[in-house]
Amino acid sequence: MTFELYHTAHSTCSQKVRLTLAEKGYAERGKDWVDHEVDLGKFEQLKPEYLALNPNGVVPTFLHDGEVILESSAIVEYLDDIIPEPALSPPDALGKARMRAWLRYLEEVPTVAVRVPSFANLFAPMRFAKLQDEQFSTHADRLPLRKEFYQRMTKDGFGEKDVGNALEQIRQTCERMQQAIEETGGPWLLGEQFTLVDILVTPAIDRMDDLGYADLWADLPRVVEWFERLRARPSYKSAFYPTARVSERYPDHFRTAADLKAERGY
Ligand SMILES: N[C@@H](CCC(=O)N[C@@H](CS)C(=O)NCC(=O)O)C(=O)O
Repeated sequence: MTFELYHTAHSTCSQKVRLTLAEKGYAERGKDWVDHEVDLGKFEQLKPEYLALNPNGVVPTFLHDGEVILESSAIVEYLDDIIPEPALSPPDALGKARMRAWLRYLEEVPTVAVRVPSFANLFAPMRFAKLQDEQFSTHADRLPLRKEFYQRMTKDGFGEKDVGNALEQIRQTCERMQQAIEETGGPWLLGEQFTLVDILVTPAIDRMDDLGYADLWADLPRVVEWFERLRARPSYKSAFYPTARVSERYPDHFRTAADLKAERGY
């Protein structure tokens, strides 16, 4: 069985797959799976040879014995299907339905929201500040999936309204996590079993923590404890290897929530 992963160290969607691989016992990149690092800063995700694998021009892309599988949520469910132990989904239909409802929510809300502060605080000023307006809009036009996202943004990132909406959505996610742990009795989001729900929400919470937005859940003790437990798992260490957090990867360009607030007032 050969696994290959086209991914990026700091990409939240790549982290979802690396966490799942590690939970399934495939912890070591380069040894347990073939490691293809894609440099998003050099726009390698838009090269024709990569687009031939993944026409969406995004990471991750997963290959199992040469079969290409796209979309991080589909990849992690696939891994859970083909490697039964340890199971990362509830065994019963009702549990599975509840898990999938969470997965749709995570894709629609926090996964999308987290891109806004990520681009506002870091990626936009780092990658695009030096481009002419025309070059920036030409770049946006090349993107198979994200034209509209880039069109909403300036070369400096996002404005107050977009950042405010994104923070509200992350706060909503955290409130739902707190409520879920209280209702199920924890310690994980669906109760006693550690599942794909815990895995798929982790990169968004971790990115917000890294960007300095942990105040968003500081008054939600179940979420604070959940995040501590999560970070103590061996899979976290293996998926979030050095440089997987943007503060480590881009220390010279990195701006925290406090920096952004001081600079722009939001
Ligand atoms: N729905 C896709 C989204 C993948 C995605 O957006 N990946 C980001 C990194 S987390 C990316 O490749 N961005 C490329 C870009 O910003 O141009 C998935 O879950 O696999």
